[in-house]
Amino acid sequence: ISQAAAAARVPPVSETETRTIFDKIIAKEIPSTVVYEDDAVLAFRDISPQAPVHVLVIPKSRDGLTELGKAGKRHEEILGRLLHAAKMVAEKEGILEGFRVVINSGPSACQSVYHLHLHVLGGRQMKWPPG
Ligand code: D5M
Repeated sequence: ISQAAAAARVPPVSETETRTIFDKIIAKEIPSTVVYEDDAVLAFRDISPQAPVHVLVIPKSRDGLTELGKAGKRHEEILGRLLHAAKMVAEKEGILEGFRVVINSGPSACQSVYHLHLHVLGGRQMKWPPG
């Protein structure tokens, strides 16, 4: 392949530096159990489930969305698609009767992976307030 083509395959430095475990899941470099997928969104089972159903919904392209607190106007569409995907997951998992969607944004919310993700939780009675 040409040099230009080879260069085009290398992601920008900033993206490489901030690569998270979810980028590896998107690239299928590490395994995950996919529950729902479309062109923009991937949903897979959480490795440490906090409920009988615990699925993470992520944008395939992070595009600066490390956390919800960093969202801008340009992210409006993907944010809507993520919420809709959460509903699709709930439907597929048979928990439409009652489920919870959680986004941890930032250190005080105990966010651990800095690639925006929605937690879809269900299959048991949820409590309020959350911890
Ligand atoms: O949630 C980050 C979530 O990501 C946490 O619930 C564990 C989950 N996680 C971490 N690594 C994996 C892999 N490899 N597969 C599936 N799930 C994973 P936060 O909101 O950032 O605290």
